[in-house]
Amino acid sequence: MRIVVLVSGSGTNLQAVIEAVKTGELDADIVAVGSDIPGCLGLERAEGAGIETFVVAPADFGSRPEWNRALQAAVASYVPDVVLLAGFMRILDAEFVEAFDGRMVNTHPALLPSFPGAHGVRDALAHGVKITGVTVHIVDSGVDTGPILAQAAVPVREEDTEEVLHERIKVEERKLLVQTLADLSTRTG
Ligand code: 3YE
Repeated sequence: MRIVVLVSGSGTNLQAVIEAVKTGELDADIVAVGSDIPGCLGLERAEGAGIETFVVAPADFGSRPEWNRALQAAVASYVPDVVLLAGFMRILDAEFVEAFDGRMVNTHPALLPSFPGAHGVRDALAHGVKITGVTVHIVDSGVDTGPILAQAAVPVREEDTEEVLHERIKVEERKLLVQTLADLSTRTG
């Protein structure tokens, strides 16, 4: 299973996947790591692991559709079986989603369909839920609306701040992501 990973930030999910491939827990090849953010820590982690990287930055394009097409072409050039959004923070247009239909995976730090969008942890905390968690799902043309592959629950504690809660969610997120990819690789071959 060939995986292209897209990151915008620190790449902790990416790191978990890199390690799972290394230990053999996940039978897959990370063929490239791409980003919209030049120099982000996720790219550095990839380089540190000897993985090819690419950057397609919106600032270098005249319009959003042009950027989307360029990113799509860059990803497609690696002929991935799976495209993993690992802390990638951009919405991809319908054309992009169609090109990798049903093969693009995202993780979201809440129990979807509750609290979609950029601030899932903050929104869940503000709502006062007692249990939140993490969702691994297929990307469709909506935001965080695609078919759910797996979920794990994380109890909210009285004293939780967004940061502290997010850290506990991330621990579950890394495990669930690796498990889900391993399941996919068994099915994809
Ligand atoms: N794209 C589609 N479907 C999905 N991208 C992600 C999930 C997902 C997806 O399920 N089609 C934050 C988006 C939420 C946001 O508003 N981003 C802005 C840019 C922010 C900036 O300027 O840095 C935007 O316009 O994309 C990944 C997670 C998306 C998170």
